Amino acid sequence: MQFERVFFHFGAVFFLLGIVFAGCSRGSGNLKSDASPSEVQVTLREWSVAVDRGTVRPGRITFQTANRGTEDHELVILRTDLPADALSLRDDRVDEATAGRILGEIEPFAPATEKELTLDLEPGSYVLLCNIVETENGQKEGHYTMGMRIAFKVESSRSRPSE
Ligand SMILES: [Cu+2]
Repeated sequence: MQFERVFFHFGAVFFLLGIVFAGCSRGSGNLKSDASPSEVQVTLREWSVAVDRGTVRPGRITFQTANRGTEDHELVILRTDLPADALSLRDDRVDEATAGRILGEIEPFAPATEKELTLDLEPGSYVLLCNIVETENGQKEGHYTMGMRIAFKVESSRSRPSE
């Protein structure tokens, strides 16, 4: 009689523990997927380039890019070891021949629209920028020089065997 009651209590405890562990494992699963993102949200406007994360793991990365400005903008992904604001210029725009290596580009697109670009990126330093130049009242306006650039890093969180 007594034994049966004790046994019942143990059953209840294990049942509750099961619920707790189920909750834990679901939680850590979420953490894991957050730590290995393959998608970056990029926002373009006058005059900035913003990203929702500045570092991602190497591999296939999709740049979901939104033009939230009032003019057309483009997105250039440049591999370079130079700081984002110190790229070599030519005619008010980044000199794509000497500033680094262009790995991908979304051609100029309209305000309030979105484009995406997927690239396979190796570890390294990158700059995301808009390289449009317009002439207004005889004055040249380079979107890069007005601030449309941001540094971006691709790196492994720790050394792992090559895939
Ligand atoms: Cu622009």
